[in-house]
Amino acid sequence: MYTIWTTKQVLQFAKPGDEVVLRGWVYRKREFRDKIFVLLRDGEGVVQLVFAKDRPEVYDIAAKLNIESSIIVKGVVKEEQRAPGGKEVHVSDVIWFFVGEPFPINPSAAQADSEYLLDVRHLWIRSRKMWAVLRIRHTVFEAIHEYFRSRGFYEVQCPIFVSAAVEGGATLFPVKYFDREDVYLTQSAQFYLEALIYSLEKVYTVAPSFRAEPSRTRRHLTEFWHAEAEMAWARLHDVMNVCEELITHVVRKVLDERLEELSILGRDTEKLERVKPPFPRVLYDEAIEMLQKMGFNVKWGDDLGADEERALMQKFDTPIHLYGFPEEVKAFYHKNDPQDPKRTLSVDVLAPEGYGEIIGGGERIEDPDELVRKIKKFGLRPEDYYWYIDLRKYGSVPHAGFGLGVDRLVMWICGLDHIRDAVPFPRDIRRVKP
Ligand code: NSS
Repeated sequence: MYTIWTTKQVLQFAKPGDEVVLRGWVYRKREFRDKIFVLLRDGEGVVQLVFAKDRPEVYDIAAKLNIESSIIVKGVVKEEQRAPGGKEVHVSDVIWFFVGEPFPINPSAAQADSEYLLDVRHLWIRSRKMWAVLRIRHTVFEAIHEYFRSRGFYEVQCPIFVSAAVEGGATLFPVKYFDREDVYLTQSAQFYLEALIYSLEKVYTVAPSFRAEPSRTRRHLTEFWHAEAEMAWARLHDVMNVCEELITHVVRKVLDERLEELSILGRDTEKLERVKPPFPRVLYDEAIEMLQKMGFNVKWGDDLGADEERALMQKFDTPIHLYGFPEEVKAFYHKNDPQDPKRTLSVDVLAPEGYGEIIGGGERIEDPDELVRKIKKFGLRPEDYYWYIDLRKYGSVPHAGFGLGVDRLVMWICGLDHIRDAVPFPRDIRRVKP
């Protein structure tokens, strides 16, 4: 038997002369004079292997290896300044190998056709870029759970099959559910979280949400990961405080633990270092004014699209809270501001560097009559929301919450051009495989 070393352990702990056993996949291979150099990739990183011609039993195997062939080798560690990490392993023994077929992705042409890379996504996730993104994504999810749990939120699980819209009927996905025609995939766990605060007060969930987004954009998926929280007794400013603490915690943890991955992605970490509370709080009216000055044809009452958000967020180098949206651009459940009833007590958090909206949230309606009035005003049927209205009949309290698009957060933290690259197997209007 032998102990397996990871590439990371070899680079960190192995001394010249140590004999090590490593396993992984061929990331790069090149021949030079009487040697074959293989960059061996495992889950943790890469290490250079050297196969010398004067050991034909290992050299002849190395000659057969393709990119992504798998292999277990034994060898001796040497210092080599030209190798990544300053060390290489001179192979004495090949314990196991699998050559397989030539890998269909050519590393030098990798970026050429993004549709092709999406077709072979099951293989492309082995690339350094996806490796780095997936590791950052892992840390982002960990940080989200860490934040909520350390602040007294209870984690809950909500249904995926639902029978009414939260965010408007246009993006509902119908599901064939036996012989019924009123079943859909959830757009948001919000209404269930609102029910759960009456049991647990502060709750959160991290789960997929689904939206039938009819167009392909840089920031929309049809299936995305949603981190949502709801708090009894909370107001708009509480939501803003939790959102900025949460985002700061996530960004801080990624900076502390994922610098190598950020550097593989070419991310400017200075920009992430600026993420600290409090985030600027910008009233919707101010944003409209700023946009008008930039030449946008927008007026009070308009929703802001991706272009407007991008322009606005070139002006800020940290995330902002954009709050106080007009009633007509926000879903029916948003509470109107008693001081100024044409606007809602709502907030979006927008990410800097042009990324735009990553969070939507605000105060909810606690009065049953007001809720029914708004449901009707939005052309919806109160009977579809009977249990949601019921929550306002028994010990109703002011409450507020929000939903964070985790894939959008990863996209911004990683500095990616497209949300698809923040996800291992993205779903959009045209793509449901691999
Ligand atoms: O529609 S949201 O703005 N708000 C809600 O769903 C609330 N019901 C959440 C709540 O208060 N519990 O969506 C929230 C966030 C939004 O800011 C985006 O970051 C993300 O969810 N989101 C998406 N990400 C990727 N793709 C799509 N299609 C998408 N839609 C929303």
